[in-house]
Amino acid sequence: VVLKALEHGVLTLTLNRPDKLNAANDALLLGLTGALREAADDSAVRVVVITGAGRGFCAGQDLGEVGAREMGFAEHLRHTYNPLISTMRALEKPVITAVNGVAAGAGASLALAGDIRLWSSAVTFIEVFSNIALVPDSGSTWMLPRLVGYHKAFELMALAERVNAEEGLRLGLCERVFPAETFAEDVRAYAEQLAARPVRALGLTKRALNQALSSTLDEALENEAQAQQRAGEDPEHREGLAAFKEKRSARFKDV
Ligand code: LHQ
Repeated sequence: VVLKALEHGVLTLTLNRPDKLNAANDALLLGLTGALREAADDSAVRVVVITGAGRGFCAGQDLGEVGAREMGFAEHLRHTYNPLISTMRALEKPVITAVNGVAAGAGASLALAGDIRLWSSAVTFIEVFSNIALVPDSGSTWMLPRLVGYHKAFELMALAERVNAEEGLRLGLCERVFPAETFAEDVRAYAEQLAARPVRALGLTKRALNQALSSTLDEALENEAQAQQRAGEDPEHREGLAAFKEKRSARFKDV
């Protein structure tokens, strides 16, 4: 249910239940989390892209499978969605969510959890949970107010209104919108451009930014000092400096 392809340093993980708009079941969630954990230890993986097969990105929890389980919802979340979102946020590599179509419920949370969110012009984003009288989960209550403020977040959650790509870009739910017709190629080009950047420095940057979201200024300054020490000892930095002095572009992929 999760397809994996590694090309030019870009690991693409494709949610593959297109008949159900890639609604998530346990196999999909655990498969995605497992693939991200493997990516952490694989130096060939420089950037991860999460996308969906067919016309949807992810329609959230597979509602056909919720009633059948013995676990309560809390235990289900602790076992599946929560480790997925934590693993994405903790991975010290850039994660792109390439949102190719509808993103609803936990699928909307997943779309937001990328470091860089690329949307197709065909995206519909819905904090759909209140339609079935549930609470936004998988990090939506943490991420959305940081993006749009408390009040807009509450309104999006309360009304489950459909957000299109233009509005998503205006609200800051994504960084770029690409035309639906060329989305896959545009994502590939973007991801390959990112994979040519100094990805270990970007991993440290990601960690420092995430720490800073819940730290004081003084803690952030100290975290930056520690991260800078590690970055400064990395061959990436030597390559960046050498390229600057030799007036050429840096070849980070070679170090
Ligand atoms: C689906 C689904 C779906 C199964 C479309 N499941 N089949 C965590 C833990 C514990 C408990 C519960 O929840 C959670 C987190 C959550 O994510 S809760 C939120 C769950 N998701 C939803 O409530 C979304 C339900 N789906 C929709 O509202 C619509 O399908 C959207 C707005 C996503 C798309 O609408 P359309 O573009 O009009 O497509 P469609 O409705 O025709 O769907 C296409 C097919 O996909 C259809 O099957 P069919 O056999 O009729 O072609 C749907 O039944 C199926 N599908 N979402 N979540």
